[in-house]
Amino acid sequence: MSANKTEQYATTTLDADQLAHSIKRHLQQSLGVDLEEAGPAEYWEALSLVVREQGLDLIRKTRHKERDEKARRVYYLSLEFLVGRLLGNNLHNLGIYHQAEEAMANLGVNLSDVLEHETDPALGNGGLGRLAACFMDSLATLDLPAFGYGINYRFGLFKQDFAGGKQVESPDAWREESCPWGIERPKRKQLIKLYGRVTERAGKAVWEDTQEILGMPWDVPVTGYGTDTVNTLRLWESRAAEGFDLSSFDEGRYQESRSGEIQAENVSQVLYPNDNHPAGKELRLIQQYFFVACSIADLIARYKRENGDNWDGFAEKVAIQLNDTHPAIAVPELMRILMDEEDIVFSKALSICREVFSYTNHTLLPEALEKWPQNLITKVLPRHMQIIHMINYHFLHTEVETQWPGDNNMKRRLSIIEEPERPGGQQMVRMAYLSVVGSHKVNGVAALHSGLVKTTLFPEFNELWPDKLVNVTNGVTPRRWLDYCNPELAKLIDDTIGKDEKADWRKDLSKLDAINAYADDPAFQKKFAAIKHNNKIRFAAVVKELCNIDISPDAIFDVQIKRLHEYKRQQLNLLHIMALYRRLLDNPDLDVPQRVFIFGAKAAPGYKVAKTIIHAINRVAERVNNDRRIKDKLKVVFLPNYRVSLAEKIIPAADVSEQISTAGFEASGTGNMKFALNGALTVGTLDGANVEIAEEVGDDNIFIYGLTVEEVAELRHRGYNPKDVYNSNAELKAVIDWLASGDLCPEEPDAFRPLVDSLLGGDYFLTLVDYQAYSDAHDKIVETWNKPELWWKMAIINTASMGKFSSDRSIMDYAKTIWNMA
Ligand code: CBF
Repeated sequence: MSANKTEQYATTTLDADQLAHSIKRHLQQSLGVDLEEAGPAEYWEALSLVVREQGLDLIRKTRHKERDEKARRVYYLSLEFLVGRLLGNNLHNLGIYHQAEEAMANLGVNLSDVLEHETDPALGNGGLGRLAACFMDSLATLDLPAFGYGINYRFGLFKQDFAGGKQVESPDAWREESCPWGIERPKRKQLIKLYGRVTERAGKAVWEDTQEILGMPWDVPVTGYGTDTVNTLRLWESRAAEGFDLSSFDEGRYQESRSGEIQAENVSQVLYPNDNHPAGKELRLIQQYFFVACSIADLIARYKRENGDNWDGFAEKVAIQLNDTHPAIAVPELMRILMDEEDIVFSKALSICREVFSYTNHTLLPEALEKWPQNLITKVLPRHMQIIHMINYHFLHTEVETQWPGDNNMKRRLSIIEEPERPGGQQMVRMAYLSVVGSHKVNGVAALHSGLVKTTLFPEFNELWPDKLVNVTNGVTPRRWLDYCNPELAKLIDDTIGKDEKADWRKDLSKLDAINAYADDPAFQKKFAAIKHNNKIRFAAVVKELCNIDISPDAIFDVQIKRLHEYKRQQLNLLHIMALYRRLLDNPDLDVPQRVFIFGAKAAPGYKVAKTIIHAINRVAERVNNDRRIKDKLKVVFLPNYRVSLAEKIIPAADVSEQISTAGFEASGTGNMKFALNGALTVGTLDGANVEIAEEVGDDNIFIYGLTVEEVAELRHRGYNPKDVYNSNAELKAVIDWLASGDLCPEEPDAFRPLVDSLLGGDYFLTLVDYQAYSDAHDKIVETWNKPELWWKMAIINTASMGKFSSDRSIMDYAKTIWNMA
């Protein structure tokens, strides 16, 4: 995408001729393809192999350097790494994008076409997984020794299509075509135990009669920008362990032993498609343990290779970040190894764990806080369940007892094991509590969220350990989310504030602040607006291709892209669009700017209301887009199969960024940061990182509306009947009635009932309460759009004020306050 010729501190020295030579070599010798036969897909693969060579060379050097320095490393354990396409990003980071463009041009190929051939590795659901990917980019860019550990899923997040407006899912075998990035490392494979039972021998616990799975690591090189550091993302693939019961062949039970194999392979087959909602399935627990156990064994082996067997130095060399509670089983796993294999006593093992582990909380949603039935853990991981009991006993009877002597109620409240709510119910293991008790720091992901973690989620823990709960506001990598996805804007910034190694905003995003001085400058505004317009033209072509809808680049592009969840309130956006449409029908000559409302969102396959919202938006879109009476003043686009590569095209083209969650529900958001960075104006609630974005850009440069966290709490306390709002707001009532009428879906008149019922029968996410304020905020947006100098001034200030939201800053915060690495 970028044609920036001034790569001043390229890490590789390959010029265009050398690159072209290597591309040809790989075409012929690695892929066995003649030059004449090669199309963009082959060129993509050949160029990826060239880049991989560079990455591998640097990864080796990085490892040697770290080994020689006996470096302290951070290990980022995450079930999801939503890395997005890698070729373009790696070319940029290695400083050879322009050379590759030239090399391809000399071969008669367009690099942009080639890049489109990469399948997105969809190894994550949404914000949490994408954050992990931004963090990996920043760790390398900041030269911090790090490993990411996760799962090499065969099927990533499902592909989404629409049939009659409804979401249809299909499997995403993302690496089936070809995936040159991962390199198999058989030398580092691990054997993992499951099931079995625990016996005691000579005073020691022995976990035996287990089943075993093999963990095969695949390493993906993670390049940093403007540095030689290349870190490793190590993704585990499950396989049947060698030497499975051979006697079964003799007995003619071949099928049985094969089925053992298939089960082992199942573990890394599928990414669970739930965002903010755990799937309480045995296979999911096994997935979690599988990748955690492989990773802990791997990092211990590395520690021993470099430092010998002395456990006293372990915590000095190892920091392990638990990305949400998904890897929380790492706490009893490390305890097990320390106690059962290394003969370290319980209290010392626990203090080692607490020194190395820290935990990031990403949500307050009660249903998203993982709990596992004790019986299930006992069945799958019997020794771990014993250890969890030991940790819990120690915690309750020493630490809680000292703080609240004799307070059994407090012990019940803080226990890692939750008592059943009903007689005969199950005891559940609270993974969040296990993570808090096993870590030295726990962080929320935005200031507001971290405050709520302290006051509403873990208030007692905060009282017990006042320094443990901290905040690290999320961030995004400016390399992918500005430099790569919006090259024209990147160039304008370079041309305006200069680009040299010391003042490169790509490495220090606070440098963007200098753009503030140009916010009122008509010439700069003109250039800024022209770039947005060009991005909109390009994006309009994408919409035409994917949805066959014509949209005008002169319209306001108003975008909501994120997972479909009621708390994110795509339904609020929908109700407002329906109202706008009715206003236009009432008065087709209404003097309003053209508007295009753009959505991208996947719903968890089992989440009924979310799927209903998708269906409803698509049906409204169909009606609106085909109604000539409104003279193209309103268009609605729902892009299928929203993913990282699509976001890269949408965000630079957006004028308005919809960040409209119910206050207190969105932990942070990171899309909000990407949009503002690319000059879109936010309409949003005071939720998550919106609060900090408003602080940075100033209240005049953002459209904040709606209930605050305190007002939400107060309203809930007072009690609220959505029917009161419905009956008192004629416009709102009309659109809900329309939704309920069956008019939008005559063949299935009750199709939208689940949504209508959720709105009128409780409205837990307070959509109706916030409706009028939201509609008023949109009126202000239109008013501002009609004053272009003001609009572009605000847009420029947004871009200029995003310095805080670089993932480099987030990572430095982690390094300083949590990992003790800076
Ligand atoms: O912290 C990263 C993101 O994580 C979530 O997506 C999550 O999965 N819990 C949150 O919902 C986001 O608010 C947050 O930005």
